[in-house]
Amino acid sequence: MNSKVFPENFLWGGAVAANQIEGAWDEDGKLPSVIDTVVGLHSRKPSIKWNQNKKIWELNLDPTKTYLTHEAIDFYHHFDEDLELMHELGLKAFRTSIAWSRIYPKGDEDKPNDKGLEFYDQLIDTIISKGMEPIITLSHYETPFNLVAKYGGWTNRKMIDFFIKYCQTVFERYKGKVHYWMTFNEINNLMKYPYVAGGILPIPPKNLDDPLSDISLKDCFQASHNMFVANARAIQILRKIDNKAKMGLMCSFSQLALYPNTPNPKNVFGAYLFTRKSFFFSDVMCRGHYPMYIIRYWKENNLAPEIEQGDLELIQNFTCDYIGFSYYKSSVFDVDKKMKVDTGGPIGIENPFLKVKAPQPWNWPIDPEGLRYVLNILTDRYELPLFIVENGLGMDEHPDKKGCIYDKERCDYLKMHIEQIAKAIQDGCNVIGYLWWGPIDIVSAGTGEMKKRYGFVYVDRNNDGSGTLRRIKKFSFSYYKQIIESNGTDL
Ligand code: BGP
Repeated sequence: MNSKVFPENFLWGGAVAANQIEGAWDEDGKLPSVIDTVVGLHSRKPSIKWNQNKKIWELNLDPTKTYLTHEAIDFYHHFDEDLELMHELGLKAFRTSIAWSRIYPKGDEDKPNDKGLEFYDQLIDTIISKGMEPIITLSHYETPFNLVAKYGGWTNRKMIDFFIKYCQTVFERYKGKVHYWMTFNEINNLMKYPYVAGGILPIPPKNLDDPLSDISLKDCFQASHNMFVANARAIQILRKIDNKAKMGLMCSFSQLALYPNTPNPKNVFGAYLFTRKSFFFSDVMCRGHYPMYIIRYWKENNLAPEIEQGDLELIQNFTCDYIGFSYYKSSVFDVDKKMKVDTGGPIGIENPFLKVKAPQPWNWPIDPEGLRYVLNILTDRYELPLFIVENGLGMDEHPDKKGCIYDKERCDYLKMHIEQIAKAIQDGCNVIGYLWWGPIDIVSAGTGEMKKRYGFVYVDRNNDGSGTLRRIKKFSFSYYKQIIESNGTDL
């Protein structure tokens, strides 16, 4: 491949989230976040109960369930050796999140938890000392549980101040060290996962058995509005504290690789309308105003959120510097079939034109050209730098008799996606980096299992929680290293 396609400073890297890797869920003062109360995002029922006297939700863990994120791969105590492996892999960037509830365990206290800050001091310094750029997500499905249990989460405007207090603490602390921030991971998953992505809980609840069924679309629009204001205010204070640092939005944009099943205009326009469910978020955070299509929708369905004076100016004045997004798969829209969504994006009709078989049982279609398509759509719409902060292949893998893991499919997946990124750059897209999701095996966000492995490094931990936590390099380790060393030319 032409050696000049990828810019010299292209950020080749890997991405994880605190809750999926760290473990130590209740150590050193950390209190639970929303994700600690579920076994994966797909699970309908969080392990919580309503306390009628105190009028608050409480944690109610189920002893028959295995909450793998609570220990995860124990990165909290292994980060030095794990980051050494990432260094050996040649990563130029490492994305993780700060677990908000390590810094402000309850979310509404005045003083941060020193132990939590000390952990991230060490972590961020280690990332930098090993030659990697830290890329930090402020909230990766990690709203402190107390804020949700006591205030109802993001439907409550008070959340904006709690979030900004946390942002201010970490922006000041990591000024000059972190150059790339993102506010909310996959904010456009809010409608699908209102509890985990939007930190929403009804207070008081109507339905004790299934409290999430009480969450209305209006709640979701209110939460998203409050998050937009929080995003704008975070950008405002970041510019004051560290004006060299950049703030990105983060969306799941597998949602944009949505193809009409037939030329039937109902399928073509229907697919387009479906993508607006995601464009809604990036339109507001990149263009700085609510698009007409949503204002009309609110009006016709009585769904308009409460907007306070000054909110719209903030949203207008403080837009994101770059677009961070995840891309895993594409899907096909047919007007006669209900679309579903999971952590990887929409699920529609099967696409007969995709030739590479998707790993089972998750069945996420493999469509590298979909990534080029998404990069082009985003460039045409926003003309902003694009950062692929998640892309990867999850498989059920085990070491063979010799202890080796030969993951040729992962190498093929990488090759095909990087070829398409190169084409998109040649198309004129300003792609600033590519982060592989889960460069070391971690807990799956969707299903909460270890079995779905994305890593170049295997971790010996199983779905039932057993395992030695030993790390083993997979075959793909040297392949990604070679890609990075050659700046994307040696595929
Ligand atoms: C995204 C999340 C990640 C991640 C990834 C893969 O939605 O931002 O947290 O885990 O999807 O999903 P899964 O873990 O369900 O395979």
